[in-house]
Amino acid sequence: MTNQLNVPDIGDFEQVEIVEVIVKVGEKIKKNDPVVTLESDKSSVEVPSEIEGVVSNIKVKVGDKVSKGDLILEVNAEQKNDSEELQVKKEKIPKDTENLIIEAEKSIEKKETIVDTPIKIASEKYNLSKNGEDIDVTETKEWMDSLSAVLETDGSKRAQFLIKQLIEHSYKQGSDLVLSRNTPYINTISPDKEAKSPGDQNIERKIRSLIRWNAAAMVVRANKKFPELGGHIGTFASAATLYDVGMNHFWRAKNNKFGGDLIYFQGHSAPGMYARAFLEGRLNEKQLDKFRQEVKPGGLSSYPHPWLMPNFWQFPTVSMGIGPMLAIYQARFMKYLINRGLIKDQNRKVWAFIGDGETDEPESLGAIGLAAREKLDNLIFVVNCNLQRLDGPVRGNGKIIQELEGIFRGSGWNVIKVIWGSYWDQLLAKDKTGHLVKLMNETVDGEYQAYKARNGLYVREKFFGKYPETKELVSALSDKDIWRLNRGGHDPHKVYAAYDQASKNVGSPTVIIAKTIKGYGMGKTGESVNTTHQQKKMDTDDLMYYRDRFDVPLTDKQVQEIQYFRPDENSPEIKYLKERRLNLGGFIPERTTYAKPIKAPPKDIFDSLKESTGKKEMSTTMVFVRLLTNLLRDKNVAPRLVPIIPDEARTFGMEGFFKKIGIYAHEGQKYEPEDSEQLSSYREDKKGQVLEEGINEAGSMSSWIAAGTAYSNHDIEMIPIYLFYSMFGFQRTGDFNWAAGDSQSRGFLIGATSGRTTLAGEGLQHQDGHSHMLASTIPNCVSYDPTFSYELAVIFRDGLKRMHEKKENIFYYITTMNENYSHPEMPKDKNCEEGILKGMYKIREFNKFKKTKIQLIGSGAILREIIAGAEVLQNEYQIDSEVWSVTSFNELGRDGMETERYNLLNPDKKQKVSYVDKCLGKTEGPILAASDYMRSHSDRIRPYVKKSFYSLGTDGFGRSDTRENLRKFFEVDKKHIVTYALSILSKEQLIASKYAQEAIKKYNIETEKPFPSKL
Ligand SMILES: Cc1ncc(C[n+]2csc(CCOP(=O)(O)OP(=O)(O)O)c2C)c(N)n1
Ligand SMILES: [Mg+2]
Repeated sequence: MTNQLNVPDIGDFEQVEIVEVIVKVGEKIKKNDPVVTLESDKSSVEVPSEIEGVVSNIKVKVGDKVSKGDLILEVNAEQKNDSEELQVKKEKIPKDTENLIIEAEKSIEKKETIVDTPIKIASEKYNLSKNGEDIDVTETKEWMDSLSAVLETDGSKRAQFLIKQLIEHSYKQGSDLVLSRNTPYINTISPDKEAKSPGDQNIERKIRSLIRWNAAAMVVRANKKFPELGGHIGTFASAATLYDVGMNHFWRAKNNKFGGDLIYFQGHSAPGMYARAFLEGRLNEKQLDKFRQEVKPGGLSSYPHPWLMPNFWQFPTVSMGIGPMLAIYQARFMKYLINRGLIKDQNRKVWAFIGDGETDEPESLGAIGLAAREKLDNLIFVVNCNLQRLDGPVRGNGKIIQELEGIFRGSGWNVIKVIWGSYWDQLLAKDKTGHLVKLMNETVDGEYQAYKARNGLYVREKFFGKYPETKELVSALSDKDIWRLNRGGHDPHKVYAAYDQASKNVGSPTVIIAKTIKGYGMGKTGESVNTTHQQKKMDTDDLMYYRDRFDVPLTDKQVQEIQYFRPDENSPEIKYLKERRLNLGGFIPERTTYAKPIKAPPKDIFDSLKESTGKKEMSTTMVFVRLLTNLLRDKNVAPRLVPIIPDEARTFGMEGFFKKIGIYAHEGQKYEPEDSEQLSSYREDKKGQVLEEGINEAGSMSSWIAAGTAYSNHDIEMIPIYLFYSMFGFQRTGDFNWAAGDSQSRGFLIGATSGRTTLAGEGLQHQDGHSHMLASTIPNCVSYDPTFSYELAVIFRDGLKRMHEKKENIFYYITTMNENYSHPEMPKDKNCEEGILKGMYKIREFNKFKKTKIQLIGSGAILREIIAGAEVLQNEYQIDSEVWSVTSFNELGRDGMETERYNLLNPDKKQKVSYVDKCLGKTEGPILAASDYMRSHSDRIRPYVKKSFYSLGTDGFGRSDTRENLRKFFEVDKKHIVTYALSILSKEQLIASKYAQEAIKKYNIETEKPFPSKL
């Protein structure tokens, strides 16, 4: 039987060109195998087969234009055994469906439904209820008693159900919704529900004390030696228990059986991690003494920086806000890898430690909605609420814990508040009148901070003294007892219980909001005072106090010398500490990678991109999409590609990927998309490959980093490719890009629709003339601005090879444009490929007149203007030229800089020649450079060419207009290039000045126009 395959619904397009016929006559094809590639003027998409069998006839060829319904090919279908098919169908139909339904219906009890009969709400009787006062205690008690009865007999779920019903009922009847963002200012987990730690509390306290001591000693010693080094003691002092409980009981390290939990440590708490590693025997005293002294190898970095300590730190966090966001996307990416079947589900967790002040950063909270939406129960935030940031209180007049609770609860997180330590349990149990909780609710953070900067008597008077009931509650306690009433974040029991519950929570992310004291234990100069954060020195008295407070076994003399303390290797403390970590699989933090490289695809996969496109015009963005389509056919590479798009797939012509490889959606697709019949249908899938991030560049960048570091965090090499409007790349997400470099992310950033004059109509905010300059600031970012498809193919393939096969810790920034033009065949010159990669190669030579010559060099969009200008110079002015395609001013600049440095430092040795000098040094005539970027971009190479050098660029704000007008405005069009060239040649006294004057007239060049950056 012969079946026909027609062109499916391709959306709004008619007469679309066939650019590739993928199958041959005689080939066996299966459903969904791609058969041809169609390309409109914006996007290219493969047509998958809807039929199976052997291709008998192909009705189309490359270059044909087709529309919906046109015949593509015919297939001889393999005959299926009819009875087999029938059997399959039969099996699908349950035998006694009818009976089953009848029986099921019978078994359903007739339920009584509650009907909301409208009622008339009474007008407010007293305004007393507005102040939260009780106007009818008896009535309140009746309601409370009813609820108590439900709690006692049916449990909390039923009670919650009833409360929800009541709220909804009240709302439907016209009353306002009860505002319930917050729970009272007490711990979420009641004492009877606390999981008990199996640890030896005594020994854990001792270990913790030693870590505290060594962390502080490390900072104080460094600053005694070199006061300029700085450092922080107060942050870790407040968080020591939060970290220790995790280290002793929860965080499982990576080893050959388990992928490891991933912990984002708060940047300023780094000294605590070094101090623990010291006790663990992973760092020695000499290394601790190198805290913040990293110029010589072996120093310890100020904060977590994988670039500086690549075997230790995993995640850069110190730029506040990026840690929390990166952690969310890390957890999401972990689920992505699991759902796509690329890693096993081992119930691994991502923990992120965040300062309460850090939550001011929009990035800290900006993505928490995503975490809840994606049900990231592998994610746990711990917000260390020491109530202070750098200058003073975080929310002096309010309560940061309550504020955060409301925000996280509202977003759908599981919230665990750890406010009060165990010493409070009894007091709270005795608080029958509720006055203690009322007091806790009323007191603001400024007061809470002040209490801990004073003493027990002050707390008795100012806090408990507020109500007779609370004063009475502590009447039997001494001031010392009152002072001992601890905060939840310093109580290992409470912290353990919270971590235990968080680890077991299913279906939502968890935030643990822990109350602590900044500078805990630092005494008068550093505890809970506004200046704690900057404290990097402690005088001898403070150190003595610190030692006594935590029972560190050091003599006075040892304290004066600020000695470190590490107990004997066989001491119970060291044994315990090591055993705990052994049980949890190894040490944390530790950065390793066992990922296998990905073999770069064979060259022929890109060969079609090295051919001329003939008359066909296309943009480099389209070329890139075609390149990706080809890559998806490579077995090694395809599953590892992670296309990341912030709601711009259609802008870049990538919508074809939706159906082909699917959009990742953890719940699959619960609806039939409106365009389900179309070739580019919006297909969401649990195994989907595309990360469609929505309008969220910071999130996209976070995903890109998670994927780009999967080789270390998940031992699997992934190839993230993030496409964005080039203006919304480095400029928008610069700090994440910097963190990507620090993290040693590998992958591609594609700045699409780039250039200040190439993206014509979008105006000032969209037109990028500086992203390459920003890219150049990141040392391990390799950037290119190619013009032609073969350049892009060569660069991309080399990137794949360098990063993913050879595992170089670099990442690529490549700009692509949306200007359509035809692309020439790759020059046959054997040095062309090397030149493309090094940054420049000669693309054309005009040599007819052999009188006067100029070197014209340009990149990206403006190279074509230069070539056109060279033609005019030749044809109309008899001026020869050599035209160079500069694929990367940045790479040329780096090479020049390095060469110059070597030569200056080695005056006695044979001087090296920079690549740019190799290319241009022996050429004839001055140099004119131009790009669609600011002049200083091409000026990067100016110091390394020993000839007269002039540059044109797009300095100034962008604006909307036609491409032609924009290039004229910024003076980078063909006419300006010709005019400037003539003027340069006259300035160099190679031709008479009249030619330039003539050109100025002929082309109506506005010589009096202000410099474009002033307009
Ligand atoms: C983006 C950014 N802005 C500013 C800083 C400077 N800075 C370092 S720590 C800090 C205060 C931190 O307070 P908090 O988050 O409450 O942490 P704590 O030390 O109290 O635990 C500030 C402003 C920074 N590291 N990153
Ligand atoms: Mg803080």
